[in-house]
Amino acid sequence: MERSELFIKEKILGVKTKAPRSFIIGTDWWSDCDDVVAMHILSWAHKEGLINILGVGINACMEYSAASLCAYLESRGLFGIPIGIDADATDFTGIAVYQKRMAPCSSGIKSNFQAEEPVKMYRRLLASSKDGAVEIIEIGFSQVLASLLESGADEYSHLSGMELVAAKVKKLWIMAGKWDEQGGMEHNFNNNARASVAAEKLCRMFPCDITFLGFEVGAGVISGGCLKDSDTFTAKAMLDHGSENGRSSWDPMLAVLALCGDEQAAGYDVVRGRAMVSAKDGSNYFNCDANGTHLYVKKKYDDGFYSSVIDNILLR
Ligand SMILES: [Ca+2]
Repeated sequence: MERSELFIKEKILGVKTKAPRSFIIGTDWWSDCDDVVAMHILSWAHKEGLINILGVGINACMEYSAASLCAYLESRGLFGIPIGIDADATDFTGIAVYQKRMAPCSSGIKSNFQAEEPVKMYRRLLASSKDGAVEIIEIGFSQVLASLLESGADEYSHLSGMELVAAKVKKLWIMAGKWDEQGGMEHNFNNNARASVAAEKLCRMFPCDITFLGFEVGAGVISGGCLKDSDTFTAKAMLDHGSENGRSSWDPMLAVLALCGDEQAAGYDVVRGRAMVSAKDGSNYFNCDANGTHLYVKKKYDDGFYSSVIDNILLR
């Protein structure tokens, strides 16, 4: 059996629990198509019964954001998944190119105005979940999660955002940072002041374990070209981005890592300690500490292994 096939059988499908693990996903769903590849993988896992996607929060906003995400999820067979959007987040740099083609196909959400306010959505979904049962995936900017931590009691819970996250969340899996140097700079932390200020808060305040997958991990792992010319929104998004032959795999690698639920089993060494981000410029720093609650991952294998796992899932 091919190595990636065996990996998926043993490390992803093989650890299937009785009840699917619960996830809330944050995505910028913005200029880069790797979010779409990640959502392809996560929607596959949802359909396989490995995970239950409780909701998706979009943290960068353009005209077609919520409708295009709704259309995408529907194209993958997922209907009625709650979608939130930060409607103020129109100031990130970059041009969103793939959303306009998808948006008209949505049978649910037709415009951003029909999506939920994202902090309310996270609070609503967390409040109705069992203690310690929710895992959060973030493949975009940090301001919604930072605002969640700073939120107060509301109609969904008497707990503060910090208390609610501490009670309900097991772990945050996040694609962000550049960890092979002190002072590393990466898009999700340093796109603009909104991103940097939020990233500093998230790293300082988040009350649960965090695993980071950094820029240096995904840049050289090229995936998604296997879908070229297929009649899928994933392939069309990659084409619109100019990456029909494949794209760096930051977000899909984070998705596969989260699905495995175990860094070592997913093919990574880990460095444990405490991550910090400068609110001024989004540069990131790491203090190693055996008792730290933050991890960043380093690849154990060649790039081809990770790309073949992603492509293998995309072709299922
Ligand atoms: Ca992203």
